[in-house]
Amino acid sequence: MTAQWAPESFSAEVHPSAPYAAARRRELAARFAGRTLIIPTGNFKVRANDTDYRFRAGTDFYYLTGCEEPDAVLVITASDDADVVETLYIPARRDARTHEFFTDARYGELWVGARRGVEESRTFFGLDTAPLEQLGKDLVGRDDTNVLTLRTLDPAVDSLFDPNELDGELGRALSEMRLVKDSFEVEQLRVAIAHTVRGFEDVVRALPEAEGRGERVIEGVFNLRARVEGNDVGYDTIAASGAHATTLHWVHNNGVVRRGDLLLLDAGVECHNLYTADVTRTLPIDGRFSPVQRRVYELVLAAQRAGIEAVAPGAPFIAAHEAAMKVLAQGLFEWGILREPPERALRRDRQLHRRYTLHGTSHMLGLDVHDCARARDELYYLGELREGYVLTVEPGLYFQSNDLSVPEEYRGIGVRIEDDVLVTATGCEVLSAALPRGADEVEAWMSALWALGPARLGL
Ligand SMILES: [Mn+2]
Repeated sequence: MTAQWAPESFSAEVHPSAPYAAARRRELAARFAGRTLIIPTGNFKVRANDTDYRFRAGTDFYYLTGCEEPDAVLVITASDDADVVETLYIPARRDARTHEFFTDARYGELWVGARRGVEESRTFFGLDTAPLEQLGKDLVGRDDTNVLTLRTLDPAVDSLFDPNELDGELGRALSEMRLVKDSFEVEQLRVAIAHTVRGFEDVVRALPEAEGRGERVIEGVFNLRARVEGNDVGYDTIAASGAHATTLHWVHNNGVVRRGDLLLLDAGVECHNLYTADVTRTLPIDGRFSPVQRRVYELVLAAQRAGIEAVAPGAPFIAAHEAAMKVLAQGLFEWGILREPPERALRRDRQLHRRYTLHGTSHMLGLDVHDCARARDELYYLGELREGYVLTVEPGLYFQSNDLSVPEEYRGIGVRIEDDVLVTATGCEVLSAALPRGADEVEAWMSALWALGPARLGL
């Protein structure tokens, strides 16, 4: 069985992120001089029986390697004298010269296709490699107190060393390093956003088709673009028509799509290098905002513009949220929905506007849609923005169908507008500016897309 197979060619290709990943590993090593750092990517997750979910690399591991191989482990030994040893432990190939080629449905290449393995990975990732089986042996004798493990990703790796009280520092440092995007990362985010813009255009062109067939058409059309242009969606697509828009994480997407309603579409393509966009538009399904829809839309847009204006290097992270909430609270007060003026309603001990605004305005964006989640508060939520940060600005207003505190005409309307913003040296750049935001611009954009005829998906 394992004989008489033609030799395979060896690719000399190098991963486009290799030089950036090398610089990141050096920075991480410099932060942990004298330590051994163990960073696993994680394992397959079982869906049922012998069927797994599609594997997606662990974010921190991927950030440091560019490698998408399941079970792989990066070990960095940062000696005190600045001498750094880095090894990528990677599963060996199960090609036709091995029995697993035929017998192992999870790793055998007959089943899952060719992989790079130990040799080719060395070139592709620009990193020393070793077979995964060697990991335990190579680490024997290391002093527990000097070994930090990125935990909860891989139980086998977690069991190699007793927990170290400093383990948490490793994940924190990686989240904090990832706050500032390097030029490769910004470029990848631009790619993910460009694909996302096309996905939104696809959805608009497919809206007539979705009417009568439901939100799944919208999800399916967007996700097709995500799979064709990128790796996948970066998170489950929220295709919320009508009152579903007031449910923040509406991912059932099993509702009907009706003329006269709004569609809230919160969706992002994850590009091939795993950076994701995170964009929301709220669109009139028949192409025209009704007067009350437009009133709500324009208040949210004014809040978003105020939020984006507050994004600049040195500005507090929370400034965009505070600016947006001030606009929303003022508008709600003028409409008689908030009974007290913004200065009082927004007080920390009141926060009455939150019944309608529901969530924070910004989060970091990158390899994860909610990126850098383990950064310390003083560097993130309570910190200041710095050049190279990428964050969302996404205020919303949500009037539940059964909310008797709002006039009836508002009930069942949910509007969110979300863009992805890069902090520059002097201010900020809206990376998703190609997608129209003004109510008139949205209507004109939809009608221009419909003039092109039914979606052919441009494939
Ligand atoms: Mn978001």
